[in-house]
Amino acid sequence: MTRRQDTEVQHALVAFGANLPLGDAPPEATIASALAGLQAEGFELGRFSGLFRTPCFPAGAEPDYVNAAAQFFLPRRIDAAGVLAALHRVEAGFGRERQLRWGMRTLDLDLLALGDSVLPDARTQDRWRLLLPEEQLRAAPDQLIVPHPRLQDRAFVLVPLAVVAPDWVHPRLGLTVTDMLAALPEGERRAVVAL
Ligand code: A4P
Ligand code: MG
Repeated sequence: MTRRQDTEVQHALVAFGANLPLGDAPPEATIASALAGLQAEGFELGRFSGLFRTPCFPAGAEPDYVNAAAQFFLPRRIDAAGVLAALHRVEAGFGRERQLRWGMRTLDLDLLALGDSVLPDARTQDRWRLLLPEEQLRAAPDQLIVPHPRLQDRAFVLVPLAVVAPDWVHPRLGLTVTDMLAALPEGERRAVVAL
């Protein structure tokens, strides 16, 4: 997927999610504006997945979400903390307030991956990735974890990601996005519908 061989450039994979309108703007419009907001932050767009309607997780925490993914090219001088800070600036510009974890939101931007970086280190990424479901709800990381610790579990992340980066290899699992998606139950994959 590398469009450039330039060693000064790295690629970032970003997930977009929204399930609440922002004023008159439906989630679809918020995600389109967030994409433009990241480009204004200097993120050079490689590929955008388009929009998908997805059932909310956990089930019952309505309304449904709109999700998407994008691949960006970034100068290497921007480190992972700098990327996350830019995501948070754009989230804040779209009315995101952090109240309830996994709660409803006008906009959620997650850094799925930054090239093949593992942050802060392999042991910590493994620990967050392998957290039991009941622990996941209780514990939120207070540091940046890359790859995003839940990406391999979620059809609402992997279906859009498979559009933009099917061959990206998870640096701890050794699996491509296509592999990780194929490992999910078919019903979960089919529930993610292109808009
Ligand atoms: N953090 C650590 N690593 C990362 C990373 N790689 N990217 C920190 C982004 N943030 C990262 O995140 C919680 C803490 O994790 C922050 O301090 C951040 O610095 P948050 O965005 O404040 O909270 P959150 O979004 O509620 O948590 P998280 O873990 O991002 O939740 P998820 O996994 O994104 O779940 N259902 C559907 N259908 N579609 C969705 O998009 N999203 C969620 C949120 C729940 N259900 C959903 C969807
Ligand atoms: Mg988030």
